[in-house]
This record gives sequence, structure tokens and C-alpha cells, in this order.
Amino acid sequence: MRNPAPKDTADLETLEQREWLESLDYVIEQGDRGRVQRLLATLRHHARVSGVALPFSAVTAYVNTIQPDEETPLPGSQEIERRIKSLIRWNAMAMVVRANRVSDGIGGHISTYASAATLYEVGFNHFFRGKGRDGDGDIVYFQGHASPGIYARAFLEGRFPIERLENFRRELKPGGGLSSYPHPWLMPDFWEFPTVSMGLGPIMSIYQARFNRYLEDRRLKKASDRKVWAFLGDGETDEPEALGAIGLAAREKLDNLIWVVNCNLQRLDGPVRGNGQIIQELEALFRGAGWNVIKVLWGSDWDPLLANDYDGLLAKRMGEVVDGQYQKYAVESGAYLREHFFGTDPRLLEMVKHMSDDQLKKLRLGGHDPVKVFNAFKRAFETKGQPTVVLARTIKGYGMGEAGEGKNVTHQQKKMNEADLRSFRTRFGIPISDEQIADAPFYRPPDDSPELQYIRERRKALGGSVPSRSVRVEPLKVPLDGVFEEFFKGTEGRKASTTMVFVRMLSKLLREKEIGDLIVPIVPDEARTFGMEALFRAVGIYSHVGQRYEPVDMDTLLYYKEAQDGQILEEGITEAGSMSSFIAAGTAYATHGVNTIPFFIYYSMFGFQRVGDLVWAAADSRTRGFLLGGTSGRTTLAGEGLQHQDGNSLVYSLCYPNCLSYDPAYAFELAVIIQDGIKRMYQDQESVFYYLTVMNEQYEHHEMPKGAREGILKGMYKLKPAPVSDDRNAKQLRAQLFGSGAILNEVVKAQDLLAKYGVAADVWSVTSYTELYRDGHACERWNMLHPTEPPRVPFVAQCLKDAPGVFVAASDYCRVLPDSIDRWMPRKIRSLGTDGFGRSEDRAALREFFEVDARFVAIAALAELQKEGQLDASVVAQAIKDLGVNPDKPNPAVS
Ligand SMILES: Cc1ncc(C[n+]2csc(CCOP(=O)(O)OP(=O)(O)O)c2C)c(N)n1
Ligand SMILES: [Mg+2]
Repeated sequence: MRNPAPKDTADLETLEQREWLESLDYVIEQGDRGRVQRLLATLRHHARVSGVALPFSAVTAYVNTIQPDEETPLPGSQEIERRIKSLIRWNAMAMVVRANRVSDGIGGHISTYASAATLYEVGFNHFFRGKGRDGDGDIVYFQGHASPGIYARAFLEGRFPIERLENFRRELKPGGGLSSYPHPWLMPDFWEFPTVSMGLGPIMSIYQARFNRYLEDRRLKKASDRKVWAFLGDGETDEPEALGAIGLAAREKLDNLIWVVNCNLQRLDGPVRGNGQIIQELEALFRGAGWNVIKVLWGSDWDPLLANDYDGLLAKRMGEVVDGQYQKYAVESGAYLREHFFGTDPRLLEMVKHMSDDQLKKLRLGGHDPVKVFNAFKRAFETKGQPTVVLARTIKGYGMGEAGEGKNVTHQQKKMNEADLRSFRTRFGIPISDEQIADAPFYRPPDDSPELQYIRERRKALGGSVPSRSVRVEPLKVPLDGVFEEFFKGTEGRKASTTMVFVRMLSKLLREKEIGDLIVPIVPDEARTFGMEALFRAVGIYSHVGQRYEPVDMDTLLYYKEAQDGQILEEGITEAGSMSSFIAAGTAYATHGVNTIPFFIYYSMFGFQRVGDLVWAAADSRTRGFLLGGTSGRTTLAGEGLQHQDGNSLVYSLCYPNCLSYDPAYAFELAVIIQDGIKRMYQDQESVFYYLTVMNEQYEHHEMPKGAREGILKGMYKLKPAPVSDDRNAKQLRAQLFGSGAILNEVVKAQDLLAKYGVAADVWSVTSYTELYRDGHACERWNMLHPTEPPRVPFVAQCLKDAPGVFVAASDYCRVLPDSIDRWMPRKIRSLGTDGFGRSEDRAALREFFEVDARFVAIAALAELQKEGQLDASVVAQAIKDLGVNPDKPNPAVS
């Protein structure tokens, strides 16, 4: 047969398409969507085996996922809900405008909530369950920049008096104010989860949802249909943490997790993807990862147009416009839309010829349409076996008109002039008169108004207000002497590392009757590094589906055992994910009313340094638990070099106000600290958490010196007094040596070296420079403000009151740690530390390189004595020579 002419080909194709579509319509009309799916899958397969390579597409057309005929009507009164939403919009805007009038530059955001109002209000009126049901409600991560809207709703619900709103971002005002963003530390009865550092809310929500399952699988909580909701910005998805764990959510089939991405197509500076389509990009990523994706792009006004789009022209046009252009449509007139959007094809123009420009301008987007949003949330709520993401298209600054709607500057807009306020008021029908409008007053209708009655009724039906944070646990009563006693006795000649000691303590705690079940060991693929593999078998690795394979090491004692009630969270190589689990477990006392005790052990260099912002979020969240920086210390970790050897983490941890940091050297120190930590956090219910460094150098651990307990906890105690000289009249040179962690052993050796030079040195173990530093400043501050009262004496000063001689400190961390307590010492401290980059070497070479071994401690003490005029320079020079130190070696701090 001869090939048809080009025109015939086009006609033929049109005809073919019609026939195929009609056949498909026939199947669709039979009402079985599964049949349609199977048919299309068969066709695809058939085409492929017939040699037609079909391009892979992870995206669907640029239209709503849920079709109009699948929708259910919004329950309740759409009209009242619209009025409530308008009031909240107004008050949220007024809060920012008023705050910036009183205090210029105080900041705040109008446009984020303006775009997200419908998303939140549908949630508040129909989905978010409060804790009133049975103590457990839904868990909601609010987009941080939307907080004015969340406060404005709380105001309508009667949760805040008007003064608190007046004091938005003025927390120190008498009567209190409102914090800028969600901070449980600052508003512990209100906010539950800090979200404003972008990307952290999303990743925390995934691990929270997984932790909820963990609690149920381990029977620490009964199963429930509790949901975790996370609201995030489309720009926020650029943060690696935001999308970095979506694979886990799908793999774990977290159908208790719902994400809502507010796709206003803008971030702070401009469009998220000016030349692309963020929604399609996200759809591909989420679908590829295995999520259920629901796109809510177009409001109901578009339904009739799309219903008539039989050839898919409109859908095709929707799919080819880039986001920067969509943003332009949002700020332009209906005539512009007609000309530039529909005007590319006469058939599209024909579709809208019955509509006025004004009607075109008012065509609403999906994320502003409560019916569309309700149906998306409903489907998300009902989805089984997958997490769901709702991609909702909105306009940034919706309703702000000339003041910022859809404009690139809208994120930063904090002011509205009188004309802007007037049009905002009129657009949303707020009953504020022209005379009052310039003030932008707050507006709350009377308590018996239909709006407030409706709000109360809806929240009551859903179990009370959201967000709401409360602590619902009973304090634990745990005398744990039985666990820790053996460690106070030392290792009786056996060598062990503090990591080994810790693992033994953890194993014992796991077996303890009262608290064993509450312990949550968390590890990011380093259990073998820390010698924890015995725990795999003993308590199992958590897996929701148990173990569906025969582990390769099944015939060994310590095989890799996964179990549905497994206790260890083996997170794989993700410190960020592990930290999120730590937060979920460490806040369960509030979120779940369960006193879970997380122990998260990791390669210390990849903790504060790598995921410090998540640790900050943990601190803000009032997380409890123990962080253990394994293989820590710049010279104690041999061989690993620059990227792994950690001499930094204790410097970072100093800045986390409720984090208590310790650098223990001996088993008994670790035991005292952990026992006290459990007491403080779980018996006394203090909102603190711990950072403990543990090392892998093995040495003997002796018995706890009498009376050391208080000093261990406060930060220092005398470990080894100087040998007393027999000759009371001899002029004795004296020194005080301070050591921490594994470097303490070098300091003990230095005591012997110094004796050879006639110096009697006391050795102190400094378990926490951080605690000493905080105590010093606390005393000094109190003294400054109470000049007429007897002064408080810092603990360092108390310890060293009568200590004779020169002061030398050595640690495996930066020198700034010992330097930080210098102020409260009777004489200046000379500190040795490990400032600089690590090296791949063994311990002895590293300690020589960083100048923290026993010889350098001794030389430093001698040099200090020389400075004091107590020793001749020649003695120091001789010691340098005797001890084999090269005085011209490079400075490790800068090499
Ligand atoms: C980690 C981090 N980096 C930067 C910021 C500053 N910041 C605040 S909001 C914002 C833009 C947010 O855009 P998007 O996520 O799209 O939210 P929208 O306001 O558009 O809903 C930026 C960059 C931040 N809060 N956190
Ligand atoms: Mg955005």
C-alpha cells in the first residue's frame, strides 16, 4: 500500500485517536478503574515487545489527580468556613503590620500564610485531631513562616488574649508575647515541633511517623490511626534534608504520614523554578520514591473547561507553561490571560469565549479551593500502604493585591498602606470601618457569633485545639545502682575502652526490668565499629515487616536479626535521619506520654559538625536522651585522619544551652554521669540532654576515688594528688595538671615525668569544661547583680582555692575548652589541645604531632615554672632535649 500523503497521515491519526479514545471511554464507563489500568499496562507492554520504545515518564498531566466525579462535597458550612478563614487572614496580616509599626524591623511574614490559609483551615475544620480524644491527637508540623496564621486561629479559638497578638515577636513584653516561629522551648504549652529551619520539619516528620509505628510494633503504644502531617514550602524542598529521607517513608509504607507542599511557585528571592515546573519535578521525585501523589492544581472553576477538553489541548497547554510565566499570569489581568495563555491556539480561545475577562481573572487555583483541598486530604487520610504528598498550587501573598500578591518581593512584605488594607478588608469582607482601617485593628467576632460557635463545635468534635503540647508521663522511679555498681569498682586490671564500657552499660540497661523496654538504641551503620553487634541478636533490629530472608550469618551467635519488635533503630548511613529518630524518641514523653530513653551513638565528627542544626532542633524540642560521640578525640582515634578525628564537637556542644557535655576518661565517670542523667531527665523530668564522648583506646579503669561523684558531675575532681615530700622544709616546685578523656592518662604519666624534675604535681580529671564554664559565669553574673551579698564561688575556684604551683591542661579537643575556665582559676592556665587538622597516624605519633603527650605536658609545666621565675631556662631546655622533642617542629594548629 502506498504511504498516505502528509495531510492524510494527520487525518488518519486523528481518526485513530478518536477510535481508541472511544474504546477506552467504553471501558471507563463500565466503572472499573482497575480494568482501565490493566488494559493500559497491557498495551504498554505490547508496544514494548513489538519494538516501540515508550519514553519513561514519572509525571502525570498538569491537572488535578482527583477528578470532579470522584469528589465528595465539603461537609459543614463552606460559607462559615470562608468567613472564619477571612478573619484569620486579616488577623494574621494585622499581627505583622502592627508589630512592624510599633517596632520597625521586627519582621514577620504575611505572604506565606496568605497562600496557605485554605490548606490549614480545611485541616483545622475537618482533619487535625486534638489530644482530647484519648490523649493522642494528630502530629502536625506547621510551616514555620505561616505561624501568624496559626496564632490568629488560636486567637479566634480564645486561646490567646489580644495582648499576646499585640506582642507578636515581642516575647519579653509584660504579659508575654508570641515567638516568631514554632519553638517548643519558648512556648512549651503550644508548639510541639520546631520547623523554621527549612528542611528539618520534613525529615523529622518522616522519622516521627516511623517512630509512631515503632512504638506500636513494640507494644509501647496501642495501634491507632493517628496521622503525622507536615506542611512545607515548595522552595523548602531544595534543602537536602527535606527530600533526603522520602525513600524511607515509602519503603516503610508510612500511610500515617501526609505531606502538604504549598506550591506557590515562589521562595524568598523569586520563583522556585522560573524556567521549569516545581510541581511536576516534585511529582516525579515522590512517585519515583513510591509515594502517593495528589496534585491539587486547579480550582472547581476550571472543572467545566477541563471537562470539555476532549482532545487534551488545555491540559497540554497547562503542562507547557513554566512557573515564572504562571507567576506572571497571577499578577496580570484576565485579558492578559486570555491573550497569552489561551491565545496560543484558536481552539483554546474558543473554549473561554463565553467568559468575561473578569471571570478569567477569578479562576481559582486548587490550593485556594476548599472542596479540592478537602478531597485531597480525605484521599490522603484514607490511603493505605503508602505515604501521601499533596502538591497544592497556590498564589504567594494571596489577597494582598498590589501590596504583594504574586510579586517577587512578597515574602519580605511586612507593611500595608491604608489603600492596601482597605482593599484587603473589602476583598475578605472584614467588618472594620473606613475610619478604623488605617490602624489595622485585630478583629474577633462576639463569642456567640456563628463563626466562633462553628469553630468551637468543630474543634470539640475533633478533640480540642491544635497545636498543643503537654507532658503526659509519670516520672520514672528507677534506682539503678544494680546496673552501675560494677563500674564504680573499675576493671580490675583488664583493659577496656570507654566505648566498650558504654556498650556493657547499655546491654545491662536493656535487661533492666523497669526501664529495659524504654531504651531506644540508635545507630547509623556503625554498630560493629562500636562493638555493639551482640545487641543485634539480644534485642533485635527494628523492622516493621520482621525478617523476610534468611540472614547470611544465621548460624553464628550474633547474627543480624531483624524483628518487628526489634529494639535497635539501625538507621543506615544517615546521621540526619538518626538525629530525627533521636528527637522523636527523646520527645515521646510529651508527644506520646512514653518515657523512651534514646541512646544515639555515632562517629563523633559526624554529629554536631554535620547535623548541628538538627541538634539545635532537638534542644528547642526539649528532647531528652544521650548522644554519644563515638571514636572521639583528635589523637585518640588513630589512622583515620583529617575528616574523622574529632577535636571539635565539645566546642560546638558548649553552645547548646540545655546540652550537658562530658568527656569522661574512666568507667566510673561514665557510670556516674549516665546514672545521674537518667535521674535528671526521667525521674526529675528536666528538659536537658547529654553529649558524652566515648573513645576506643583501651586501658585499665581503676576504682572510683572516694568523694569523686560530685566533682564528676560538676566538671572536675582531684584524681591523683602529688606524692607528698618527706622533707617538709625542702622548697618544693608544684604544679596542677588537668586532663580529660583518654588524654588524662598522658597527664598521669606527666606527673611521674615531672617528679624527676623535682616538681610535685596534682592530677585532676576534668570531666566537663562546659559545666565549669557555665557555673563560673552563673556565679559571676549573680555576684554582679547582688553586690551586697556574700559572693558565690565558682566550682573551679572552690576546687583550686589552695592549689599550689602552675596550671597546665591537656585535652584531645581544641584549646579553647581549657582556656574557657581560665578566668576563675587562681593563676593563668597553660592549655594544650588539638587545634588543627587531623593526620593519618598512630596514637603516639598523633600525640607528639599535636603536642599533647606526657612529654609536652611536662615541658609545659616546666616552662610555666620558668615563667614564674622558679626554674632556670636551662632546665627547660635540657628537658626538651632529654624528652626527645624537636623544638622546631611545625605548629600543628596551622599545618
Ligand atoms: C535552612 C534555612 N535557610 C534559609 C531560611 C530563610 N528563609 C525563610 S523563608 C524562605 C523562603 C521560603 O520559601 P518556600 O519554602 O517556598 O515557602 P513559602 O513562604 O513560599 O510558602 C527562606 C529562604 C530558613 N528559614 N531556613
Ligand atoms: Mg513557596
